[in-house]
Amino acid sequence: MFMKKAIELAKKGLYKTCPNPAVGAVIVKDGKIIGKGYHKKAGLDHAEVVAIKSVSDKSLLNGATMYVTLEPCNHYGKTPPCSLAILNSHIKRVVIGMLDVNKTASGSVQFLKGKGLDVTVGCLEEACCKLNEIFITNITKQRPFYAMKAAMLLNGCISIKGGVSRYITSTESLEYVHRLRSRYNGVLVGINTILMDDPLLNCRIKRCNQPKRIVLDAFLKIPLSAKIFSFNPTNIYIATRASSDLNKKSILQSMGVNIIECALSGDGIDLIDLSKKLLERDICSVLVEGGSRIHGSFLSANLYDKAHLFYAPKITGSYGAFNVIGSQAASDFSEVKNLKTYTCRRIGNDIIVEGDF
Ligand code: AOF
Ligand code: ZN
Repeated sequence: MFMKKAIELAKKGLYKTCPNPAVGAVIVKDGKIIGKGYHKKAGLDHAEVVAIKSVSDKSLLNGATMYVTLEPCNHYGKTPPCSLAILNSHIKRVVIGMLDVNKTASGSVQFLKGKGLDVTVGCLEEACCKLNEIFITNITKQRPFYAMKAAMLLNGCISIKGGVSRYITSTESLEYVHRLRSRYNGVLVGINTILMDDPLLNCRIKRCNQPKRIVLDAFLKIPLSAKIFSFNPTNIYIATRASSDLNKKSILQSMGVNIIECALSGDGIDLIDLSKKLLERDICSVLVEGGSRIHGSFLSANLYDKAHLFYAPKITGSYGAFNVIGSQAASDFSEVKNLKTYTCRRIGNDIIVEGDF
């Protein structure tokens, strides 16, 4: 019950703490919650410290229990170690949801046990891990968390003849896409989507975090008249090869656009090199919106962690249209990618399947 409360608190920081995890903590004395806190933003106090500070009568902390969704940090990072703050507060028992996968910060279980505190690990562990799927992917795979987003007909077509792809799903789905965009640090498309659809790629709902807008454009074909440049060029990141048109690069840079020079793999951007460079820029989660070729390369490189798939209840022949995944079909069923868990629901007139790879 107390860990559930800590998870609820952590959720208030969800999607806002990158590159840090979302963490919640409650302090309990004699069966009553006397303090609570959550991590709001990287660089600010950690959940444990917020919770300790929230208790005005510090003598109450003597012998209290802290429930915290993530193992307290044990290092000097942007802030001092929470393990010390807990020790100095005279809290006697710590119940932890999940161990920290970040080896530079972990170690407080042994530290606190060594100081005589009673420490338990693994309370509602699955829910605590789910909370930090982005953080866990960043640390363990050293790359951003990638989600595939696609709107298609029932048979997987994302366009009609010649690539025309507008108006597939309903306005309710579109609204949901904007909510999704505000949950990710970045929204990514390939140059063909820019050339064919000329999207803005921003989030158009109230009170949203604007995602960084990322375009993979190996040969710098993007026209300076593209709509994406019509506002806030400083949140645009164009990944291109080092040898792309220098003059065009410097025009874009003088507009404020960020150029990420990347290695090539075949005739496209090398996704491993790109991943490293995005993470260096604190872009921890990316909603990949296509098109067909981009989904093909991310899926073949095994980079998708999650999928948000929108199906309109419509169907047409597929010759001459684009399929949602523009890459070779698997030659064996063992190579077909599988959603381990998923949900399926109706949204407006569409069906949405969301799941984890
Ligand atoms: C957080 N919030 O509530 C907890 C964290 O650079 P720092 O000092 O902010 O440390 C970041 C690391 O601390 C983070 O990667 C994670 O391993 C650990 N715990 N971090 O941002 C919190 N408890
Ligand atoms: Zn900490």
